[in-house]
Amino acid sequence: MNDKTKDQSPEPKAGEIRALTPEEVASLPGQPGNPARRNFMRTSALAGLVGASGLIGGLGLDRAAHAAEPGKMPEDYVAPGHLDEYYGFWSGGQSGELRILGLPSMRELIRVPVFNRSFAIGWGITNESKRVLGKDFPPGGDLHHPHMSQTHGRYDGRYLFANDKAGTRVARIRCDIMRTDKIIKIPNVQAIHGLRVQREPRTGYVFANAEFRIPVPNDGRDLDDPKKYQTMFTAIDGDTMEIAWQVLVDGNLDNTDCDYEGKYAASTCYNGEDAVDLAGMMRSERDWAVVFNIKRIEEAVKAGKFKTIGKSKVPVVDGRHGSPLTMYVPIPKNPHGLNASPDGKYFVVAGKLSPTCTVVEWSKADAYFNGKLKDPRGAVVAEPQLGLGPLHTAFDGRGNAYTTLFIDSQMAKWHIQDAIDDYAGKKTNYLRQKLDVAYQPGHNHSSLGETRDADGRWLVSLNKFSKDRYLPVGPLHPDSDQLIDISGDQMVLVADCPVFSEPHDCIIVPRQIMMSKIKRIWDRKDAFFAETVAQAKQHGITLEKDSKVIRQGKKVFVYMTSSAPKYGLDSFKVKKGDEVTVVITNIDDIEDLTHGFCLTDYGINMEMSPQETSSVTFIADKPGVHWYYCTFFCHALHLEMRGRMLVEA
Ligand code: K7E
Ligand code: CUA
Ligand code: CA
Repeated sequence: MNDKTKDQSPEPKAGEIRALTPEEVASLPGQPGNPARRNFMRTSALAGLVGASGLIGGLGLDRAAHAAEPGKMPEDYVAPGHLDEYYGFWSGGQSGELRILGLPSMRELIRVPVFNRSFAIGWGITNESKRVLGKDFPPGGDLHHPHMSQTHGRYDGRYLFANDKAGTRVARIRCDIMRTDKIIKIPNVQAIHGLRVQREPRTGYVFANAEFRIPVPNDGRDLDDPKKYQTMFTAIDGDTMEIAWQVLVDGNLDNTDCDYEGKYAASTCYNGEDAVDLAGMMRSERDWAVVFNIKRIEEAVKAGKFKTIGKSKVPVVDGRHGSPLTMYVPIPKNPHGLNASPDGKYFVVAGKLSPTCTVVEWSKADAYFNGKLKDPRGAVVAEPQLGLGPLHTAFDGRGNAYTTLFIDSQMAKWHIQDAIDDYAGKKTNYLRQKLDVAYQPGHNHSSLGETRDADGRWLVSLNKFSKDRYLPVGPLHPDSDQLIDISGDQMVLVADCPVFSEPHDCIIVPRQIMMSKIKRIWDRKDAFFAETVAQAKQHGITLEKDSKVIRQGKKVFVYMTSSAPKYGLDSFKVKKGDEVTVVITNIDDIEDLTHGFCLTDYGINMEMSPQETSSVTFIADKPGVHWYYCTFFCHALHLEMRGRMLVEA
């Protein structure tokens, strides 16, 4: 540690816990590895925590100690040929994709393109993917929050849903084929951030927060009149992917979650100030969490108490302060994560600029909405002090909560009931342990922790900085996801796992829920390529048998099969300027025998897994010989698996 690095933060009095000022935030020695980080931690928030709980800085480890004893296999070890116990569904952040990992090995298994383009799969290239992406799809997306559909508060293995903050979209991924099958643009709002699914009775609704306030309609009016900006909470029907309704709110919307009874959803707001600059967004000591009364909103929509905006037919109800549809619970300060506890009783809001988490009891919302509770702050049942920069909370199903502390680079384990008792005036040591993580954690997630089945086995800390933990690879560093064993009394750090930019969130699902549902070979009747099959039928083509060229004026349809190591056509001829549609059906039905179709110098590649049909449409604008070749190594004669497109000048 470098003693010369001075901590610039003001000295708080012993036992003092307070929110950070904007100036303090600006001068935070928050950079990982900066020795001042530890100094800051010691002199500020922890000064209070020591008094409150007698705990300091976890195990005091700067380096991960491996859980395994010498000579023993580490507990995250999965032997060659053995399968992981859990699936991890990982956000790909600004990569726009979803990633599937195995846990506890943390091995990446595959990537599912969602908002991004993928040349490997042909996502953004094939007609099938363009039907999902839409005609004018943007170059990528920013996927933060993947969540699986639930039935009665349990994962049901049907769908995954995810947000795109960059493009104001929500996507659905089919779990049986792990393909994105729907992407919708959310109207009237900008930047979908927090996203969660209805738990009871099932999903049901997908709840989506729009983070940024904008003029509505956003057509050039009220450009620099922030008072007229607004944002909305959106409920999407997960079965149809149509938007059910939107709720106009005060402030902005960040993260969201819902209860286990199907009555309420809740969202954090960090910009209750309605500011458009950093200092302004930190002006108030408290922002809030807004609770949405789902039944009342549905009734209002049914009764016609809504408006529509512009061309959108989506019913918009007014949920601003004073509305009977919402409850605004004041929360310190610029809160971020909002997580429902798996016992169904509470949601926990992370204070971000306040060293606290706020525990709100769902049932107090009943009291508020039926008039018995007047002050929404009365819904707060605990506000434990945890450390600097609380962002997200996970649960183990044994009454403990785990909160990431971004600024402290720690995971705080605390006991919910003890925190409630403490808030009620009984002094308790609710803080159980602090574990150093490396570095700057954002989300965390526990195995099954967002369901009734929270099993308290694994916790992942998704750290934004990796700094010195891995071999240097240039100025852009990998993120660092750390696996933590939470099965015992103490959290134990088990593994460091570098990841490409930038996972925000993940979920951890036991393999039992998934394995029987996942297809290993395509079903020829699959809806994903049904439109292509129907079109072929109109041309009199049976895709599994025929390899044939059909010309309709300037449109040319090239149908062929693929079977290792041969395409159904060795060549086909078109004229310059023709619109060519190549449709390929992989008639191999052996697991893992995938073919590709790459058209050289045409920027086209696509994948056909066993029994899959893929198609691509392009203009043959370059005359000459263009070889097409297989891009998945399928056979000893894979290199010979090729043919010619002859384009007449
Ligand atoms: Cu869920 Cu990163 Cu979008 Cu928190 S957000 S870290
Ligand atoms: Cu087919 Cu390689
Ligand atoms: Ca604020």
